[in-house]
Amino acid sequence: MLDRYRVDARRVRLLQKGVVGPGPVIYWMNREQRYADNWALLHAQDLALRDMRGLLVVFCLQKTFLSASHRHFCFMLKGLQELESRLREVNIPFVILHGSPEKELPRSIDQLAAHSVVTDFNPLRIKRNWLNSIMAEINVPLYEVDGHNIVPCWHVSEKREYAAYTFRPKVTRMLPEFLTDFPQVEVHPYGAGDIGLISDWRRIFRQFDTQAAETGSWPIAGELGGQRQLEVFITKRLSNYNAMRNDPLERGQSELSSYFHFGQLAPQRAALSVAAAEVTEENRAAYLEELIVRRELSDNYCYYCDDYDRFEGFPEWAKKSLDEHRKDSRQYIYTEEQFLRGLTHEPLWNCCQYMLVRDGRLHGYLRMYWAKKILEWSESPEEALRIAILLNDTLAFDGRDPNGYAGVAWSIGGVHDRAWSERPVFGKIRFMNEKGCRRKFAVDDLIAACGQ
Ligand code: FO1
Repeated sequence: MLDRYRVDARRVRLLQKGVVGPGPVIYWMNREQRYADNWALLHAQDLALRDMRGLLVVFCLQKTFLSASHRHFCFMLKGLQELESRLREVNIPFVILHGSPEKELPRSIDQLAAHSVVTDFNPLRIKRNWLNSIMAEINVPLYEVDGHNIVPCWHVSEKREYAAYTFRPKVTRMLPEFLTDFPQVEVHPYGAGDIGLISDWRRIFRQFDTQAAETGSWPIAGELGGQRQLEVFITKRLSNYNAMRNDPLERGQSELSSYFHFGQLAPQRAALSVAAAEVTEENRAAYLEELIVRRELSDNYCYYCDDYDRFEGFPEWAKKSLDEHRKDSRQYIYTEEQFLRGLTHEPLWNCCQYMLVRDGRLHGYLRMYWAKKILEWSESPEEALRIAILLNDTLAFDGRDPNGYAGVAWSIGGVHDRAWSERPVFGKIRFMNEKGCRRKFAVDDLIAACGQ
């Protein structure tokens, strides 16, 4: 039985009313792939406890997903395998459905005579489309829970925010209400019935050729890996975060974004731990600005702008300015293949590309320079945007994420930025070049260290 809901009602939206079925509650997991600190899982358990039902977690495994490659599936699947064991300990079965959620989910809901369905919030088009198709097929209540943003995306603002300075006061004002600690998942007292589906992990891993090219510099997948990385960051890097974060030669960044992307670590857990850490206010504030204001602004952008990965999504001033510079002569124009292989004339850019390929990660400062050069060396802003998104999505562990789309759109299309003085090709988009990088860090040392 349940005394009271553990999840703030403002985090939950009833997307579709319906008639509850006699079977278990299904949590359709997509973005928040974790056991601990997961508001969507907690809400699903609240519903199941209230009505004395079993609880089942379902994940729809796709063969292809937004240019993801083996490295991403490997990272994700290892996390899911770990998750399955943790859920089993609390009597919550975990089931992998092979195929698209539009087909697989309604079938399972039907077969299990599900009570209701809960899913986690994801602002990307792919999830909105899945939800629309599923809603047309099912007849049970469907809930959506924002388990990613500390202040729920739809609550913090009702519109697309112009920039960090318009978003910051809104999110900051609401933080004290939402930055609360998480309750624990309870051992679930009711069985989910005979679901008859047990995951054959060996077969699943084999499908994705996940042993292909694993390297030592890749992050260690899973919730425990994420928690460990958070500890490393807090104990070893946070006290120098503000001074070191813009120097790619220092490993000053948190390196948590892959865990956030796959939901193996809750941003809210990171915020709570950093808020409690014994570091100077300057370092704490610098990291929380990135973690909360910038990250949650990316969700705001993708949620309220359907064109988050297209030229049309850029602000008016940027589109006008880029249009005016379409015909500017470009000294270098590279193809997708040349970019992919790091074959430009600029050693620093090639080094960035090499690190992205090798590590699946690129330092935040370099990521901006990397994307801006793609704008400078492509035949049009549309082509630059396409190539930057493709490379980021195919190579970066944290690609295919609102944060990635907003980052590329900031670099190439002035999203969340302002107009700067006009230049060829860039128009009024903020310019960056290798010379600027040299003012910030020892470029030649980085090129030598990258050992290309
Ligand atoms: N979500 C799913 O529900 N099913 C998948 O098969 C799946 C694969 C996948 C591969 C790479 C990747 O980066 C993400 C993937 N996701 C998948 C979704 C992901 O967890 C996020 O929800 C979105 O990318 C939004 O950030």
